[in-house]
Amino acid sequence: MPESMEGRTAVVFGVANKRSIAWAIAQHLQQAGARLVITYQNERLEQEAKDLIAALPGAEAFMCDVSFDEQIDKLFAQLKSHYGKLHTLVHSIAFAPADELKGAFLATTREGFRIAHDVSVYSLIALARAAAPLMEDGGSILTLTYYGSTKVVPHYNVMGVAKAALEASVRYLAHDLGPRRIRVNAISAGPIKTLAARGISGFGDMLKAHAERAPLKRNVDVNEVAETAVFLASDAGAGITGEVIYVDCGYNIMGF
Ligand code: NAD
Ligand code: 0WE
Repeated sequence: MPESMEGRTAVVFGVANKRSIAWAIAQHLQQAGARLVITYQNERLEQEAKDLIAALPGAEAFMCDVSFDEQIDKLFAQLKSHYGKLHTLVHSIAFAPADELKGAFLATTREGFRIAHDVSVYSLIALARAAAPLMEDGGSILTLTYYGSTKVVPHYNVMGVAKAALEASVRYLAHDLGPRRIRVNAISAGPIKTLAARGISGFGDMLKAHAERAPLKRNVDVNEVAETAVFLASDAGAGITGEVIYVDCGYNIMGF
């Protein structure tokens, strides 16, 4: 379906570098014919984002830290004036303070809990509300989640609780936005070596165990996640909303 996103505009949040899941999704959406808008978190990531989008003809980059309402409002005012309409929004953002992803979940701090939920969950609600008025022809909103929402993955801790809230938010948003023909779905990706995974101690061992136990006997490739994103964004996914789709080589189906 090379032309499945022809004539559509997509905005992608969460590009930090070339390994980002958001970057793979942006490239695949563009290859499918979409016009792309990339956002990056702050000045520190500005140059990287601008270097990357040079590889996406016609794409533009805007800064947006999703923990500030004013930055979200400003971004969507710019999107409205530059593009008018929007068809796809990809939310590929998560953050918890580093200390929360080590040691016991029992040690979760009030501030760590707040930040994890603000950046990783509330931002989807805020972005969906801001994007909906621009999705006049209907649309598709996607977010990225992880199996630690449902089962205990040691050290994923408060992020697991945040991902559970994110998946529930997908269902509530799907209910609210369905009458406007806006679909909301999550992709639950298997572990992938990105910036967000680097520095997580034992991540290498985790990748190895995952590949051994998954029915497909390997780890997922970021391009497979991106292909599923294009499917959900395109008319091929027109009947799917409020869903969590696992792209994890089957790991999640195993009991033993
Ligand atoms: P990544 O580090 O490349 O992406 C995370 C992004 O979040 C970065 O671009 C960062 O700038 C952005 N971000 C953090 N705080 C922000 C803020 N306040 N405002 C705006 N942007 C902010 O790592 P990734 O692995 O590509 O992660 C993307 C998504 O995929 C996350 O939701 C993550 O939970 C999810 N995920 C990752 C894996 C994995 O193993 N890598 C597996 C399943 C799901
Ligand atoms: O969602 C994630 C990671 C998200 C993440 C990563 C970081 C690292 C840097 C959120 N916040 C931060 N904060 C930082 O300071 N994943 C699905 C990848 C991941 O992270 C883990 C995992 C897996 C898998 C942490 C512990 C155990 C497993």
